[in-house]
Amino acid sequence: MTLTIALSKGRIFDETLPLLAAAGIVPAENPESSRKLIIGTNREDVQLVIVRASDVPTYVQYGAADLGIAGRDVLIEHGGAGLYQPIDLNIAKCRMMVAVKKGFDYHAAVTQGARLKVATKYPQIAREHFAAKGVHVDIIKLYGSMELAPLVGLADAIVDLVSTGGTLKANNLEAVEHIADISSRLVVNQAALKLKYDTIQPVLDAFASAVPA
Ligand code: PRT
Ligand code: MG
Repeated sequence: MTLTIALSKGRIFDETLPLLAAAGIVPAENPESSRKLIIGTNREDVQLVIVRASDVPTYVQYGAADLGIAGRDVLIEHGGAGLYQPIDLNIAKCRMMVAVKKGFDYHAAVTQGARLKVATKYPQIAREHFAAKGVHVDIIKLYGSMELAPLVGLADAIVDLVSTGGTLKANNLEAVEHIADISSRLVVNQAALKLKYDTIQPVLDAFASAVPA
């Protein structure tokens, strides 16, 4: 039985290579330079499918991939239906933050009960965060470059991922609230785990013991 693993290019792929190696899996090609979306490995029974980061849970949910690696941000937005999430891989770490244009008095706006315009790629996370605080918000869904929204008056605040803080700084924004620490998790299709247990369990064990500190 073939084992299919869904991965995204970029930061998650780079940090996943050592974990795959620990499970004895070496990709036959580099997805950054190859245009192929299905990539073989040194193991005849293991293949990788290369998808958008936010599509990983969907491929695994429907069983088009048996395993996948996705950020907690993506998993919260997806909702996690049909997914078993056994291992926090401690990779692609960052923080989900609220940020505003420098000089915007966020705490005053929030305590005055003003209605806040919030631009984000993560409407679910943003909605939950502000609901828990009792802050009224209008969520504006964007697909990228959230940092631009407060600069051009589209929003008062953004909810976005921050790692070095360089992007906020370069755009005259500042983080004003921490929402969650984010890392990537291994996700498994629940039915596949039963049907392909003998193939999947050793991969889970290898990943678990190779998780970076
Ligand atoms: O890029 P694409 O639109 O295809 O998809 P994606 O952005 O969802 O994928 P990718 O590969 O960029 O991110 C995959 C996963 O990496 C995310 O789901 C997160 O779990 C995780 N991750 C870790 C990050 C970051 N760090 C990160 N810094 N994802 C995005 N960023 C972005 C952030 O949105 C902001 O624009 O980087 C910018 C901030 O970085 P700093 O270093 O300037 O603070
Ligand atoms: Mg990106």
